[in-house]
Amino acid sequence: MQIIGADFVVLCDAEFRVLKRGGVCFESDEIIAIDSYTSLCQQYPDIPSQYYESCAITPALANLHLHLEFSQNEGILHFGDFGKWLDSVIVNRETLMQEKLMGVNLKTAMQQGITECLRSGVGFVGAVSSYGYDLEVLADSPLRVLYFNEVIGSKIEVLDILFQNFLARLQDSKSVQNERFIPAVAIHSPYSVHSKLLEKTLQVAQKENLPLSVHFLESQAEKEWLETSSGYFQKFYQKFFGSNPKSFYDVQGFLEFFKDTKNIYFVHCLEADSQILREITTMKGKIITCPKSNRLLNSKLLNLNALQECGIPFCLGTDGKSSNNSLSLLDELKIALFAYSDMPLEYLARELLLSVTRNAFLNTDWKLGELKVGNFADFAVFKIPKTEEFLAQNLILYVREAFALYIKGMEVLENLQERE
Ligand code: MCF
Ligand code: FE
Repeated sequence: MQIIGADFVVLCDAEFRVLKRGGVCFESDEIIAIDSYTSLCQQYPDIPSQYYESCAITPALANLHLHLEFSQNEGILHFGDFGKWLDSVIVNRETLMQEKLMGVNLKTAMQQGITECLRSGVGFVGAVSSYGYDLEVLADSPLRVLYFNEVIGSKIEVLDILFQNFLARLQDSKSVQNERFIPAVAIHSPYSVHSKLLEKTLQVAQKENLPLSVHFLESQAEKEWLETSSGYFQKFYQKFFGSNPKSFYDVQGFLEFFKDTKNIYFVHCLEADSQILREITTMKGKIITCPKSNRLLNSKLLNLNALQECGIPFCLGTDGKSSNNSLSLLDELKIALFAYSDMPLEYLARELLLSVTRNAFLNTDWKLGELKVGNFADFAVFKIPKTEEFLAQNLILYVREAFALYIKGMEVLENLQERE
């Protein structure tokens, strides 16, 4: 059992309550009590305690969407236009997945990506895996991982091979499954996954109750393709596959497939109108936004006011280095705070903090995202300025990295420094 305390304990509950000079008492991996630091120390006088001066304790942060395997990209992929970016992924994919690129090892680049996550106070990641190359580094890391095995493919002749390959990767990820590592499924997107492949994959996901993630309505090109089977994707299919298919789905038809899926994450949704947003909420789906990625590929931000009007909470992710220059969730929060310039500052800062804590675990069985008795002992500690009035914005504006990070009751940043 131990107690940690700080000037501010940010519960990340629905009311965004903050305890001044608060403390959290935990036993192995579970929170036992939350109170003022002094009362906890009086109540449990014989257990180790640590007070973090000029700090805030929050739940460990959650980065719900990244692609670790793309960690070697620096200046190789084309930013500024979604179509040109996707073309550049197809052309450079193999180069980026080389074991060694310009003297750097893929494994090392992925480990650095994990370190960036941890240093930014992240204890939980939703990692989309296209090849399984990231399985070992993620399983060996201190992170909690929701490991999304990606399914992608539109060519009918190879669907079976692709499906078998997915099943094999899923099996590999199950072999390292434990309380911290959860196998899951990613459907790449409606423009890249054949309906037959989708059907077969969903059968597996639903039977085994696996969480699902899908890139959805990210670009205008995707919307145009789903609505009219024309535009960029028509040329894309001609250029790369020598084929002339129609879209496998319209927007509604695609959503229909997910009606019975319990735990689903829709990533991007830049082109979703309020009707679609509402349907996603009815399905208890989550919407993940990646503002830096969206700036780089689509020059657009998710309309948070539209989400708010529909009463939809949002989650935040970094996406991969494939469409970002960093995997630091603190960087992402900062950019978002500046980018949504029409929202009141402290209000936005609180919403953003909730997007990487509480919102990430709403309607799930994972006892994470909020500091409360019975939840996991996963905390991030940040050194922050003393003024309480602007706590949320100060945390986002001035913090470059976490001061400490606890996952399952263990401090992991100290160990990280020892390992380096
Ligand atoms: O989220 C971004 C942009 N949208 C779609 N895909 C990806 C993103 N970052 C990486 N990707 C991957 C995706 O998982 O790029 C490939 C897929 O493997 C694109 S399709 C050849
Ligand atoms: Fe992505």
